[in-house]
Amino acid sequence: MRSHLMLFLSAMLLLPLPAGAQEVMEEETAVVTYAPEVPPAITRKKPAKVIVKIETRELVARLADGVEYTFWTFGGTVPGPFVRVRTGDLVEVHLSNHPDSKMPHNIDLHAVTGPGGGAASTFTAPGHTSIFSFKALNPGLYVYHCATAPVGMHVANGMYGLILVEPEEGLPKVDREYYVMQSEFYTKDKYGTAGLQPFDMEKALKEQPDYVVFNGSVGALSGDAALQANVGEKIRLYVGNGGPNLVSSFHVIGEIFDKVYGEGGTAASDNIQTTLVPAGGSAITDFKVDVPGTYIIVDHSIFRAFNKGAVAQLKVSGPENKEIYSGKIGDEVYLPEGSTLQSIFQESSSRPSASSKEERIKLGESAYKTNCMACHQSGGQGIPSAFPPLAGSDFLNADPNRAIRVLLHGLSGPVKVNGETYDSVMPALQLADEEAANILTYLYNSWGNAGHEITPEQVAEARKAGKVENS
Ligand code: HEC
Ligand SMILES: [Cu+2]
Repeated sequence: MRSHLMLFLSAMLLLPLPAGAQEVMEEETAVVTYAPEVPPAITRKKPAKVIVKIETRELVARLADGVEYTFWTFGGTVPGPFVRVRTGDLVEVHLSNHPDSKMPHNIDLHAVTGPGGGAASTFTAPGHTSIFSFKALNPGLYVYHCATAPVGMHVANGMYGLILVEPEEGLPKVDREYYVMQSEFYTKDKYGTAGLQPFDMEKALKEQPDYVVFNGSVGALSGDAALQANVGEKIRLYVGNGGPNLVSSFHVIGEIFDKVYGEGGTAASDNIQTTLVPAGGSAITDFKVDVPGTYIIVDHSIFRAFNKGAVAQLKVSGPENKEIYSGKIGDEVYLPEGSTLQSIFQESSSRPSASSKEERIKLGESAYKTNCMACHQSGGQGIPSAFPPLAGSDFLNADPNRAIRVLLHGLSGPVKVNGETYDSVMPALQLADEEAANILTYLYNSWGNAGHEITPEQVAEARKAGKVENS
């Protein structure tokens, strides 16, 4: 304000400007936001002194349903607040460590030119505040993180966030901007185990996380918390990767990035499907959404997505555009020349047939290994949240005819097994009657299951009933 007034008065009175007047900067406090929100674009045309206040806090919060973790945070959230400044700004960082913290913390901002990115000046004991300033020389999207020893542990516990240094002319205008940050968690027990989970140093050293998530927890951007947009809008995702170890293959299923500012720099590439986001790095992805639907955001190192939590959702509403995406327009029987469905069964029926229950169990065991084990596992224990157990399965034991139909026709939609709901797809498997009978007899006579024997005749009869409909 003061410098404006001076300029105005000087001009009015035609007085010479006082020496050094151009260097007086306006001062403001940065608007910071919490993921997935991004502060508004900067409209200032001149550099300013920007005060950024961040508090470090240690707290217990949700990592996944039923799973809690003691997070170390910037601002009480994972990731920490999004900071937005302009190239040329003088940024004054005030780092306060909450009095209830057990650890000292500091901050290394990759946007800083200077020792430790600020870490050397911000080592802060509980109940203290450190202050330092830096000049934002280079535009780009930067990660910040705690760099207090043991550094890996401070980062693994959740201490990272993003700071955007806008170019002087700003970034091209878009309709919506979101803040998405990937990271991993290393817990003592495996994925999904309920309770307060301590950090596991061994797993962190081996780089084998149990959780890979967007915005600090499994499902942080799903369901009611999904990102939202309307057909025709331009979306910009500010993507960060806190690590501490993994590199992300960032991808939005069903979209192509029109532009990616790779590694968070200022040069953009066009038409990108998947962009690498290094640990301690970032990317800015711009894309227009043309057709409605739920777009799934993943780390395309795909087991991380479907088994460790690295999925988020972008829900786009608005009118269909059948020219760009038709939806399913056909479902026809496919019978290639020289092959009929029957031939599969002819081939199968030439396989040995069982003459006793014992033999059926034995043949069933080897057929289980080829047809089922990849998903349901060798001991029938399944995989939590992905494949339901067959060992001691109440669903399996309750109704043999229904189980036959599941094997022959597959299963999809929500199904409850031993109190856990699974909502996935089991494909229809091409099994002959004899084979299905053997597998089921093996299942029923293993792992504490009900002990039935299933015959090929029973399979043939149940086959007629078709697919099991789930509610
Ligand atoms: C590609 C992975 C996959 C394969 C292979 C597979 N299943 Fe499944 N199975 C699933 C999924 C996923 C479900 C849950 C489907 C749902 O959510 O509706 C399921 C459900 C079931 C169920 C009902 C739920 C339960 O746990 O009792 C049975 C029984 C079953 N499968 C048996 C088998 C048998 C036997 C085989 C081999 C012949 C087999 N499955 C092969 C993925 C698979
Ligand atoms: Cu720390």
